[in-house]
Amino acid sequence: MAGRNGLFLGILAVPVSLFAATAAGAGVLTSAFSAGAGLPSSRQSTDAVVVSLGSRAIVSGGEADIPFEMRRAGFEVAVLQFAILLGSGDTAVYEPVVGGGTHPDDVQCQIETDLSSGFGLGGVVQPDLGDVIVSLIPSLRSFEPLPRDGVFGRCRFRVEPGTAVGQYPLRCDHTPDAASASDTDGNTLPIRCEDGEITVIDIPNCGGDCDGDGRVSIDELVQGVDILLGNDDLASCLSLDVNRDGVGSVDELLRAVGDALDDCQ
Ligand SMILES: [Ca+2]
Ligand SMILES: [Ca+2]
Repeated sequence: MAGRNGLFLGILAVPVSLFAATAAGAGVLTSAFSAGAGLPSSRQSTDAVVVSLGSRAIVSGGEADIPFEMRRAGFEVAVLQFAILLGSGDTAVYEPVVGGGTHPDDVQCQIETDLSSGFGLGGVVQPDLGDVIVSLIPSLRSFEPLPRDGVFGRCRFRVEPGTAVGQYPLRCDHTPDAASASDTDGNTLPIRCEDGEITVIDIPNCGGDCDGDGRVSIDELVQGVDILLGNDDLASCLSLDVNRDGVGSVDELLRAVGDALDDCQ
């Protein structure tokens, strides 16, 4: 997939070129993403690194961060790339939220806090391919393998306004070259990607119940505070806007606190 590799190199041109020159030689990225590179004998395994797209409930017209989880299966994962299919026409019920990056097609993605000193996570929209390419790469400060399994980062998605309530798959591209991973030596690792799911829900009656599960959690109250402070968008928790005037207010946050205390009764 020369196009994707080219894109990857384009997004990350500076760190990749510096890394290649200083840490492990110019061939690392090429070998990391070349199809068919064999595993060293010590790494031969029927297992694979598994990336799972997460599941979230989002109201129609709302948005949320979708977490990505990894199971390393004993491999030393240093570089990772996968593609999320967006669908088209009637199947396009969600889209990535772009902006805030250096390029207009950069998706709003973030690495988990405990990994941020060693890794970066980027996402970019590829309209011609109808997908989003997500890349996890080591920072220049360290070139170590990922230290743990579990959620490593998240990217933000928006559900199209008017989308019917229901469950919609968040699909990984399962074609052979769509996902790739390599270790610190640039050896290609086997990788498998698992789909996630977006559940489109009605705006709940419960103020501040961002995920529509019928209760207001502490995290959702913190999210409400962030919205009032301007650190997050109202679209991430439309149910906070009880009077539907397009703005989250202090009164509405206080109502959310009340709903948290009395379980939305
Ligand atoms: Ca909730
Ligand atoms: Ca309001």
